[in-house]
Amino acid sequence: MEVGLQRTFVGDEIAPVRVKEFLDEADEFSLLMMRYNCAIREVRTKLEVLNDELSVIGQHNPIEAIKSRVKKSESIADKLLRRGKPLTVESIETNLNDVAGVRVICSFMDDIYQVARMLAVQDDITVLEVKDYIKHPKTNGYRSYHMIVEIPVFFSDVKRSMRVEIQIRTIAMDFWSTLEHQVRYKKAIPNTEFIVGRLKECSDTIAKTDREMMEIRNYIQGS
Ligand code: 0O2
Repeated sequence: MEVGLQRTFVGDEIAPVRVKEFLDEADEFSLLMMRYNCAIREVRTKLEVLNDELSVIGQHNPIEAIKSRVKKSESIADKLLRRGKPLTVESIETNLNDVAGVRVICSFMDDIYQVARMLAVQDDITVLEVKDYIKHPKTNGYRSYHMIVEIPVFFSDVKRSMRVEIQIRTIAMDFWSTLEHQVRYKKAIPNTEFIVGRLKECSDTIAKTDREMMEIRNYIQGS
């Protein structure tokens, strides 16, 4: 059934069968969002464990910060509609990879690949897709390393494989994409072309700075 605002009226009464379907679908939606939240928690724990271990064995902490979110229902609906997919709970799980999102912010560019490798080798994680927007930046200048992973989550009576999108990027890339996101999603911005051009220049500067910071760190560490 389409989640939605179609209500069937019989005289002044809402037809009970439609109400029941609607409420069932709403319950299913809440359950699914709870499951995505649990999957996020599993991924966050894995990242925190890796970071703690690396700091104890004497390396620097590769992870500066971890942010996470479950996609808002409005954004879920927008994305499904944009892709011509049905607005159903089943369709969310089938068609969207980024309902559960974890963003990992690293200091240095090589930390990104180290974190990605350390996650990918864990035997309960299945990597479904990788998009390396650092080696292949988008034309607007977007840089980030994306992984779609599947992770098992154990509930009271069932084990579910949940998909999570993990975005890994440097502090500078994160700073850039947060500002650029506002340009993409804000409806009317005057001088958009000019802003887009300046953002692209900033992205190139950031990429150069990220590379130089890594070289300076290597120089300091004598490697
Ligand atoms: P929001 O609001 O951040 O959630 P897929 O998910 O693989 O089926 P998609 O969505 O094309 O297909 O994948 P892609 O390109 O990996 O983008 C997923 C997410 O990456 C986006 O989610 C953004 O969070 C981020 N992203 C991708 N391109 C850009 C960009 O050019 N600028 C910024 N700032 N972020 C970007 P959403 O749903 O688009 O947005």
